[in-house]
Amino acid sequence: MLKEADGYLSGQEICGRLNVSRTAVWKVIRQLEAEGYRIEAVRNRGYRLEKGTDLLNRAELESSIRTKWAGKTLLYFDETDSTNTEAKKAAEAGAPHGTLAVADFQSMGKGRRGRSWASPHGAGVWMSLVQRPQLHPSCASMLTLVAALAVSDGIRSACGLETRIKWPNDVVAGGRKVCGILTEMSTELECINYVVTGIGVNVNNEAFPEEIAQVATSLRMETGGSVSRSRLIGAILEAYERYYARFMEYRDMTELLEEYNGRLANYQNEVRVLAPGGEYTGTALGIDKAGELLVKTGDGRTERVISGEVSVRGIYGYV
Ligand code: BT5
Repeated sequence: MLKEADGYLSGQEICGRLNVSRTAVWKVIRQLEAEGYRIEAVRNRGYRLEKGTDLLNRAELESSIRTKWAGKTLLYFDETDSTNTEAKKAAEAGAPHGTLAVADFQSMGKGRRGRSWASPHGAGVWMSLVQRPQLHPSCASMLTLVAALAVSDGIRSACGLETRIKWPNDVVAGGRKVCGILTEMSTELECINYVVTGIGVNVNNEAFPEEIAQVATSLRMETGGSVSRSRLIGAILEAYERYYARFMEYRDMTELLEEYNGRLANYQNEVRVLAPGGEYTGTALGIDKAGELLVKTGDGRTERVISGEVSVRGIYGYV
């Protein structure tokens, strides 16, 4: 009620609408304050919720998630080691398709190949989605691309910022990384047991540790404003459901090619491909329907870059 109210809401009004006593209202207000909400109480006028505090908790998430399946089962942690680990544990225990693990803080956030992901308290969206798609295991890595599109859309609808996708797993703004995606899976012979798509978006960070200060940015640093993490989560999940349905039509990127390439960083520009066997440069022609990046080299050949061990960069700097 306080959120929906325009200005002050009198204690009497709250009592009347909820049919509870003044003391009951006062107790709940105290409890909300203990959870971190800032509520102003003024004699003869009532209560008013101060805007601008971006709190993440189960209630905020439940009121922001308006999807059919993504995030319908919700695991929320004030603190955990990694939401990917939580999501995998839940999936092993039978959690349904669409189960979402969200944390306010990760003590051991993971990047790819043993790298770490900085996940400070209160600053970002650290979440992992359990999926049980009927897909061949070789197709699962494309879900990273689907997630990147959804994050890019979600950011646009939550704060208006335009982002680009750095193939395969980064979303970038102002030449820096605002989101990283880590997809992990468990398979059985020819089928997928479950896939966990982990998404980290820097939202409220005002600065980064020295090691990543040159490559990382946040929504706040890019827009100068504050963004509600629960709203952003809701927007990303809604977009994810839409893209996922289109992806599952052909079980590949056919339907999403145009949108993906339209947002690809370095599209039609020169890139450097850092592969284990050596480094080469070429022009990024976009992805194909299998999600591989096509790079045209100087001698006219077109290389198909498969995500995994390679890193693709622009000629200047990180993006
Ligand atoms: C990634 O790895 O970009 C995947 C990150 C996935 C994080 C999410 S958060 C929710 C879920 N739970 C987890 O435990 N993980 C997922 P990679 O491409 O390997 O990039 C990692 C590199 O990015 C690091 O080596 C740093 O250089 C840089 N980095 C670390 N923290 C960062 C941050 N907060 N923002 C931007 N860059 C960061």
